[in-house]
Amino acid sequence: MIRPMVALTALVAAAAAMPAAAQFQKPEDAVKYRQSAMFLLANHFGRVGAMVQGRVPYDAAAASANADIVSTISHLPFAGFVDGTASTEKGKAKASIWSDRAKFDAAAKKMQEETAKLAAAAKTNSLDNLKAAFGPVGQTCKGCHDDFRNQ
Ligand code: ASC
Repeated sequence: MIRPMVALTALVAAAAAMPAAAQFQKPEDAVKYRQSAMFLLANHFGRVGAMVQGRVPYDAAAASANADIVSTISHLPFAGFVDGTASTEKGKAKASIWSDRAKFDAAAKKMQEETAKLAAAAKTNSLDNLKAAFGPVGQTCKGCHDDFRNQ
């Protein structure tokens, strides 16, 4: 399992480094891209959450595999926040993402740091460590949604 994950991480890093303009044919594709990345992020974070909250039995290998995916995918959504894709619709990206970009970027970085800590905690095979690292990730999700997603 180690080799494919290293290869996937390298691939994702390369994809994330590509210029957004080259990556998306049209603005709607960028929106679909970031929503798809966040859908996967929520799904895999949710699988870890189910163990943390005792809804499914703790399985250290599954927790680690999912936390690794969360950490890897945490780098993807941000290339999709291209100019001209703000909205005033509930649940959609607010204009403040672009007018307060430094704060948005810092929030993204914080989320990526916390997901890396979650992946590291999962590798200790300790449910207590996993639990301790889970909350801070959720806080970074929520913080960014509170600030940058239309309520
Ligand atoms: C999730 C999810 C979020 C965050 C947030 C944490 O699983 O989809 O947006 O966690 O609810 O507070």
